Amino acid sequence: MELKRVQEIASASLSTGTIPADYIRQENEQPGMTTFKGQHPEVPVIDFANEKLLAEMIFDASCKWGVFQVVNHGIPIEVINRLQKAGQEFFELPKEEREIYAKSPGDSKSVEGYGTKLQKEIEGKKGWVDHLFNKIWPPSAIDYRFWPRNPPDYREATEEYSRHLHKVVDKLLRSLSLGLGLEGHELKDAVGGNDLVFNLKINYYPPCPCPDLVLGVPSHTDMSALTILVPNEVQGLQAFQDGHWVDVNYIPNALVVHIGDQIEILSNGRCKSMLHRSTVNKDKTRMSWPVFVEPPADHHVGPHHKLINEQNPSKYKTKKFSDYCYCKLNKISQ
Ligand SMILES: O=C(O)CCC(=O)C(=O)O
Ligand SMILES: [Fe+2]
Repeated sequence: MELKRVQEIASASLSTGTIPADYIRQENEQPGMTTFKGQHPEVPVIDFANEKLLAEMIFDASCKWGVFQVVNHGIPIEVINRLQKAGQEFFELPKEEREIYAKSPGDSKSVEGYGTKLQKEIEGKKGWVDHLFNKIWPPSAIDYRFWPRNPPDYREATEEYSRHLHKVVDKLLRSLSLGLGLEGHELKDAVGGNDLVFNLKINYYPPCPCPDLVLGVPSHTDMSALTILVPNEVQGLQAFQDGHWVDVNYIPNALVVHIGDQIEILSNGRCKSMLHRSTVNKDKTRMSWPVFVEPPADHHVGPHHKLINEQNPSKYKTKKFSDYCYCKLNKISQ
C-alpha cells in the first residue's frame, strides 16, 4: 500500500474542504476549544547581547517556563534564511523525489529520513505534519544517505547553520551550569561533552481546512537535553503554562529554546521540560526547524551528583539515554 503523506492529504482536502476523521482531535485537545484567549504572561525573550544578566535570565526562564526565545543570538540572518530556503525547496519537490529519502520502514531504531508518524497516538489520532530528520553533528554520526541532494545547497546550508549553532548551545549550557551552582563546563560534561549529538528535524505543516480541529505535533516534552528551534513566520507553537495553552508569539529572527527532559533530570527538577504542541494554519504552510541536542545513545543521564544530597534526594533514575527514549516512545514508565 502506498504511504500517504500529510502533504498529499492536504492537497486533496483543499478541493473537498474536509479532512479524514483520524486527524480530528477530541474536544479536549482541539486548539479551537483549548487555546487560552485571555491575558497571559509572554514566554520570556532573552537578549544574548545582555552579557551581564545573561546566565541569570536563562536560568530563571528555564526554571519558570522551560521555554524562551533568544534574540541577538549571533547567528547571521542569511545563515538562517539559507537553512529555511533549502528545507522549503525539499518539501516542494515532487513526491517521488522526496520519497528517495524516506525512512527505512524496517528500521525502528533510526529516526533519520523523510517521514510521517506512522504510529497512531493513544486516541488513534494523527498529527497534521510530515518531517525530515537528519543527524548533523558529530561528523561520525552523519549519514548523508538521508540528506537531500536536491536542492543542491541543502548540505552546505545545513552545515553552515550547524557550525553557528554550537556557539549558542555552549552559551546556553554554560549559563545553566552556572545557574545551578556548578562550574561553567560541568553541565555540558555531564550531558555528553563534545560527543553531544545534534539532530535536525524539519516539520512541514501543510495548510488545513479545519485548523481548529487538528494538531500538528501533539502535546509533548522533548527527550533532548535542549532543543533550539527556528520557525517560519506562520504562528503555531504553543506552550502549556499555568494550566493554559498559550501561543509562543513569532518573533522574526529569534530562536526558540526548549529545555528538554535530560536537563530537567540533570538539574534534579529545577529546570523544567515544558509541555508544548503545534497548531496549523488554514491558508499557509507552517514549517519549523528544531535541532534536538542530545546525549550520545549509550551515555548515562541522571541528576548531577553535586546537586543531590540528604536534603535534595534524587528525583529521577539514572539511565542510558537510549533506554530513556525507548521507554518514552513506548509509553513505559521511566
Ligand atoms: O513546530 C513547532 O513549533 C514545534 C515542533 C516540536 O515541538 C517538535 O517537533 O518536537
Ligand atoms: Fe517538541
